[in-house]
Amino acid sequence: MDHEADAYRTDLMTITRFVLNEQSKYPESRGDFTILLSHIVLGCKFVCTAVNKAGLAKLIGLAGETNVQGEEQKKLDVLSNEVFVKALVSSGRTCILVSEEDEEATFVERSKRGRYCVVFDPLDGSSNIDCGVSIGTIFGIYMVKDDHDPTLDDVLQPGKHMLAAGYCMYGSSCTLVLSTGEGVNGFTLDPSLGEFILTHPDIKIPKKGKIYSVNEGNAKNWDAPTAKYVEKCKFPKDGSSPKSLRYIGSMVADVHRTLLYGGIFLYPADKKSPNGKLRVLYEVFPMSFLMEQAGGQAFTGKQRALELIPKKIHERSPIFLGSYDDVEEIKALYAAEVKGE
Ligand code: AFP
Repeated sequence: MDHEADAYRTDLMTITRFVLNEQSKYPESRGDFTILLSHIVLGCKFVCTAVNKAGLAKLIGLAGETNVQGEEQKKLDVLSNEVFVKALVSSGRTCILVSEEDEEATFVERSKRGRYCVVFDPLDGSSNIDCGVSIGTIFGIYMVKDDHDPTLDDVLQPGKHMLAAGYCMYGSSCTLVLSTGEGVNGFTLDPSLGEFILTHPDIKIPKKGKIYSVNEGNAKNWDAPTAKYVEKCKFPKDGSSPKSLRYIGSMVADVHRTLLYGGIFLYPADKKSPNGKLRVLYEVFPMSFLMEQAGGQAFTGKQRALELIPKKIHERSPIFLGSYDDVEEIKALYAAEVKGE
């Protein structure tokens, strides 16, 4: 390997080059999406830096606490939200923003308004920050119907209407996984260049996996199909090997592993939470969009996840997503339940 030549490589496929290439397939495109995406990427880089130095910079702590200079310290999730809202509004390409951190949707003022609606969780898995577990940002992008008259209905749309979705994982490396509706690609941040480089082109999830991922502590409250499915994972009756259990409790990390290695991630309904825990707009939809684009499936227990029509911006839904064959099995169990078998 010629390391010297490698050090001078400038022909790398950066995320900007990748999106510009995609854009060139649409001659009518005005470059708005590329600009929007570059602002999302900027937000991800900023949050990545903040997450990496969280321990050092004493960024961890309760929002409202003060540091030695008497300045108010922000919790990382509060900081990340501000970073993304500012980056998205300043792109001049957004119209409505829905963030996990904000109770109400933000309607961008007319002078800064564009055609895109962005739904996002700026720092998902934030309860894991203090122990250094991988966490991430999740986002989905819709197009507004009429940018002169944006309404909440522009974001209360089924996930299949998303134009793009992705996540950025802040882990041992910073990885951004993106789909613009034509497959899934993964980019890794090269900290020396400050650029995301295409490292995982055209990700395809294995058709069947060997891993299941669920918070089994909730098992006593599960419904019958979920309980049966997990039992099958552990005690298969068809002579196959039991699946391994992996659960981090940080959706981006659990879904990232599922996407690369195959298997199933589930956050089902239970007696205590009949709608599960995860939020439709900025957790369930973007991850389901990526799974389908990678050849997998996403199911709510009742229907294809991307066909759900949310009624509220912070609505929750049960979710089963991952390898095609694994999700088929859980679908069959729910179908049997409906038939009373
Ligand atoms: P936090 O952001 O509060 O850490 O929640 C993370 C999350 O929304 C998602 O990332 C995980 O998959 C899920 O919750 C874990 O939930 P349980 O702790 O109930 O298993």
